[in-house]
Amino acid sequence: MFSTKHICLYFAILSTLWKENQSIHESRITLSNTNLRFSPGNYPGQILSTFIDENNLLMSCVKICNQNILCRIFDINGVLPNQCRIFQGDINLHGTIISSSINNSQVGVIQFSNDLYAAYGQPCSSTLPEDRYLVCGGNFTWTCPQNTYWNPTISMCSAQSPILGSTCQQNLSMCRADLTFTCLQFNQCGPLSLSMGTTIASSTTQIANSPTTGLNYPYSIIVNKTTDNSIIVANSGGSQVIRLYDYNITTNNVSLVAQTWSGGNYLGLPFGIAIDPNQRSNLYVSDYNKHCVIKFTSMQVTTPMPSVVVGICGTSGTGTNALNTPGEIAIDSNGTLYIADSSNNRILKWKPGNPNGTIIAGSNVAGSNSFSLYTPRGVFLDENNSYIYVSDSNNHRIQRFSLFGGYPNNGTTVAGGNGQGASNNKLNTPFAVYVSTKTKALYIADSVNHRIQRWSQGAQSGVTMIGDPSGSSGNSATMLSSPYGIALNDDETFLYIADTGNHRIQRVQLI
Ligand SMILES: *[C@@H]1O[C@H](CO)[C@@H](O)[C@H](O)[C@H]1NC(C)=O
Ligand SMILES: *[C@@H]1O[C@H](CO)[C@@H](O)[C@H](O)[C@H]1NC(C)=O
Ligand SMILES: *[C@@H]1O[C@H](CO)[C@@H](O)[C@H](O)[C@H]1NC(C)=O
Ligand SMILES: *[C@@H]1O[C@H](CO)[C@@H](O)[C@H](O)[C@H]1NC(C)=O
Ligand SMILES: *[C@@H]1O[C@H](CO)[C@@H](O)[C@H](O)[C@H]1NC(C)=O
Ligand SMILES: *[C@@H]1O[C@H](CO)[C@@H](O)[C@H](O)[C@H]1NC(C)=O
Ligand SMILES: *[C@@H]1O[C@H](CO)[C@@H](O)[C@H](O)[C@H]1NC(C)=O
Ligand SMILES: *[C@@H]1O[C@H](CO)[C@@H](O)[C@H](O)[C@H]1NC(C)=O
Ligand SMILES: *[C@@H]1O[C@H](CO)[C@@H](O)[C@H](O)[C@H]1NC(C)=O
Ligand SMILES: CC(=O)N[C@H]1CO[C@H](CO)[C@@H](O)[C@@H]1O
Repeated sequence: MFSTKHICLYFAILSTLWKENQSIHESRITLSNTNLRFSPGNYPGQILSTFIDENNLLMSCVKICNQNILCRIFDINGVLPNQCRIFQGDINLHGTIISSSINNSQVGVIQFSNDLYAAYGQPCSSTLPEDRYLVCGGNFTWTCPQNTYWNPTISMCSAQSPILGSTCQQNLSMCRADLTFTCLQFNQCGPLSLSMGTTIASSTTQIANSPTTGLNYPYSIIVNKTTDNSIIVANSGGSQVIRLYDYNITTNNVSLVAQTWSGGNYLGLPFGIAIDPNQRSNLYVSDYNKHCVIKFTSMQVTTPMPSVVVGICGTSGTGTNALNTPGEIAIDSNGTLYIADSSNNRILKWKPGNPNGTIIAGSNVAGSNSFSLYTPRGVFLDENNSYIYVSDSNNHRIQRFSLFGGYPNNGTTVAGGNGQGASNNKLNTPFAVYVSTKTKALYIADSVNHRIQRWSQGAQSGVTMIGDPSGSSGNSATMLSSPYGIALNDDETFLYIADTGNHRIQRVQLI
């Protein structure tokens, strides 16, 4: 970027137009202050050439840049004395200007204005001289040179992005095709492989000490965000909780965490899972079929015995001492549980040791106004424990409630809320919601649309990270079937998906 917090820049326009004998590549250059150099966002993708000149470095660097139609930026003395480096890319978007330890270092930038592009789209002949701004295309119209695209907003050819993950628009060629980048369906530049998931566990995965093999309708997924980085999965159809590692897909490295324990106790349909942040070996599991939440201590299945901490196992109810088909659960920094009490259309808050919970959102009556919920399935607490995000499934929306909002607690719709559907401003029966710590974007398991949507904070619509944007199901690498659970890993480089209907856990790389 031109301006950073630390460096104040004053560019002086070079008074001369640097003209070659053959004027085809002439351009106007601005030069930065001294002690600065260019730091490209993608060095191998942007560097065009370097050379040393001990006599007339600036002049020869400008000349070399002008002769190369791709050159848009150069620096002199940037990293080595007497060295010129020339780059392609956009100075504002594809790198930064940073300080250099060499005193007489400077950055040069080619200047552009839309009068230079006045001939764009008009007929040309291959015998007409080209300039550095437009080339005569195969169909004999003036068109943008390679690695640039026509930017209608500014009526100029802009540099295509060499930066993995940079923002792009579907109807413009904003990404560097020579780097195999395209504008992916979620509006970021990258290779097509990023639209594909990698299966890290499936219906054939062996689970140590399990009476059954493989995944069977996994409902939810969490990452134990410690050095451990294990992935814990409610393998709901198998009535068990399992743990696996994602180290380059080491198969047969899946262990059973919970299934049955003494006294004939067993998990019915485990749905939500949460790790106590103050005692990370404590795991809470909600049992959808048995209407309760069970605490497993130190991952020991028999000693001490798992204990029922919320609800009456085996009996549903509407009082604050009971649950009715609980979905996902979350836990705050004080160890207080928040439960999506789905058939009671409410979010229940449960302090450890208390016999009863308190309703913090919704009521026992389904509704669609700001303080009502209709079958909430997923809950997510933000990092500061200020807000709880709720997948208000049958209202096809994500609601955000303050944890200190009083009662009735009025929620704000932060995604969906435009009815049931597959258009990009709608959701269809969302299950899990996860909010990025880094970008504050929401990731939503949009289950009946068989896709994972990302909504930026404040956005009116979402983009599809994986799955069919128009809502069909499938079992290929790019598709999903009824995804119920999602989690990001600690550094938010991967998105893990419980691809419930396909009985598998998919990993998607985030950029
Ligand atoms: C760079 O400038 C500083 C301060 O003006 C000076 O002390 C130093 O000798 C200079 N270094 C070079 C290599 O010119
Ligand atoms: C000519 O080619 C350019 C790019 O190659 C394209 O944008 C333009 O639409 C084409 N024009 C016609 C008339 O085909
Ligand atoms: C390209 O898409 C953007 C965003 O979807 C839209 O605002 C713009 O009008 C479109 N431009 C053209 C030329 O279709
Ligand atoms: C599973 O993988 C983790 C990480 O590589 C390793 O520490 C652990 O020992 C493995 N467990 C088994 C049972 O192979
Ligand atoms: C999470 O990781 C920590 C650190 O490795 C470990 O002590 C704890 O038992 C793990 N918790 C679960 C529920 O796997
Ligand atoms: C807990 O809830 C039950 C059922 O609604 C009620 O009868 C009981 O009084 C409550 N207990 C407390 C301590 O609030
Ligand atoms: C949480 O608090 C930190 C520090 O005050 C702040 O930087 C961050 O943006 C907050 N996160 C959210 C989600 O509000
Ligand atoms: C956790 O406990 C502290 C101290 O009692 C309190 O200030 C804070 O609000 C609590 N956090 C939540 C999310 O309730
Ligand atoms: C929520 O909205 C309702 C209806 O507008 C209002 O009666 C209630 O007081 C609001 N709740 C809070 C805590 O402000
Ligand atoms: C996805 C992933 O975890 N890849 C790792 C595979 O193993 C190599 C070597 O240990 C790592 O460098 C990768 O990050």
